[in-house]
Amino acid sequence: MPPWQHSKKDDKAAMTFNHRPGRLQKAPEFFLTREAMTLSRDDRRSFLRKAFLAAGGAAGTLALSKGAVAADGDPAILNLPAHTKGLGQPVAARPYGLPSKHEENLQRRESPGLTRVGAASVSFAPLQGFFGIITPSGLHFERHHQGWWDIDPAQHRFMINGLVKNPKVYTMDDLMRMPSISRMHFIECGANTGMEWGNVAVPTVQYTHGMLSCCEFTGVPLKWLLDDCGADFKKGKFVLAEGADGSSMTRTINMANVLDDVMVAYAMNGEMLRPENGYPLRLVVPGVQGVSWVKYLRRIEVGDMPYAAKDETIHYVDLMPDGQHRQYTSIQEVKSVITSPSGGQVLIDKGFFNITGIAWSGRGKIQKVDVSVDGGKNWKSARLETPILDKCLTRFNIDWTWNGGDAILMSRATDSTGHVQPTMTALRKVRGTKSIYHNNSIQSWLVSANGEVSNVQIG
Ligand SMILES: Nc1nc2c(c(=O)[nH]1)N[C@H]1C(S)=C(S)[C@@H](COP(=O)(O)O)O[C@H]1N2
Ligand SMILES: [Mo]
Repeated sequence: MPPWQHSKKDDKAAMTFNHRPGRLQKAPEFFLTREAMTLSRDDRRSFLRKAFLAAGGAAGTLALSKGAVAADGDPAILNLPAHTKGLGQPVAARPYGLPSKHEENLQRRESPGLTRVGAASVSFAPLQGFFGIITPSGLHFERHHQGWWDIDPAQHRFMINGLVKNPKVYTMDDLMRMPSISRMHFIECGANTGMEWGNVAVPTVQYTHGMLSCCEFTGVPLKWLLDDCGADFKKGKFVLAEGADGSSMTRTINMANVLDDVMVAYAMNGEMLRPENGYPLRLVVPGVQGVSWVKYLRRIEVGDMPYAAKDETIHYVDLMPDGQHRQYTSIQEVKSVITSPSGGQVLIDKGFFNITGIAWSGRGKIQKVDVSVDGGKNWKSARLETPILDKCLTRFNIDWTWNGGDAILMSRATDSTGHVQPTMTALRKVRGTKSIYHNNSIQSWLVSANGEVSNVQIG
């Protein structure tokens, strides 16, 4: 029996709706333009309602559910559509495939007003529309400090120097002829959820958590390349990674990470990296904040001290409550978020909903995700879907019957090292409210009696 028919006899909400799972209206930014984002709350609501109706959303859904029970039959079944009667498109009509035109609202998006120019900005991945754990390459979030480039791989060079016996320059061809490994890992910008330190700032999961993606990467372990150059692993405790774009992106990486799992990657999700994500070469530093995953990678230097580069002294430091800055906090700690139901969505029916989300930890595997629907009073363990991998997203699901009243949905992840995702209050006690980076606190979504889901902070 499917889970939505499991509801207890006395669960009126579930019974009312004939054991069909509840319907859900998609989040408003699917219809939002820059203009709409600047409207007042009430104006925005009526704008959204109009946009939603114009897109056939509500009307379409209602027609479908009524049609399904109408006595004279469902026209969607009875009237044969063109695709049943005609000839479809030929093979390779689109030599590189594209998503369905019906899915065109699922896009990475900029947060209007967050940055002044698009070349030094971020686009957020639409987490609310993803399934499983892999981010489609075209929807991977982007963060560029100085714009992106589509670099000619034949002209790209990768150099290793510093504390090595034989400094070397590799071409892409050299690297791609070596033995390779493939690994699935998440990448999260250290600033993900950074707008929420002081108060609720953005409405949807795309903006609260969308500087996060997870892909399969293929490349060469950096350790093999350092061996190839005769690196001095006694004195060499750090490496400096340098990108070829104008941002002078340089980051210090601990040798311990290099010996563990750092990769020099040229492929993502089975094809060459996308230009936005560092084509033709990027560093993959599993578990570590996105900024260290240097794109357009052109150089690794082996050194005996941290380099204190500009992006490690002025940026990517954590302002603590005592006014001091904490430096080199690179690990992305255990974190999770419910992606549906989530902010901006509207629950249309009472009854069964599948609560789904993702969890991850820069320290290892996800061990458990607990979900609360009453603002953290009671918790139940969610089902973790396989595979459950190191420093990789893990998908969770849990059944829920919405009784039509207020509910606060939260998820709390625990990783394989025993670290537990903190509440916002607990994290603020240690970190204060003035940070940008490394906010891994528990996210709360309020489901109001009218079905609207909104971003709230409750302890
Ligand atoms: N060369 C270079 N590497 C870079 C950056 C950059 O601007 N230039 N941005 C960094 C930051 S801050 C992040 S979060 C990640 C983003 O990777 P993505 O654009 O593939 O999502 O790349 C990092 N590597
Ligand atoms: Mo970042």
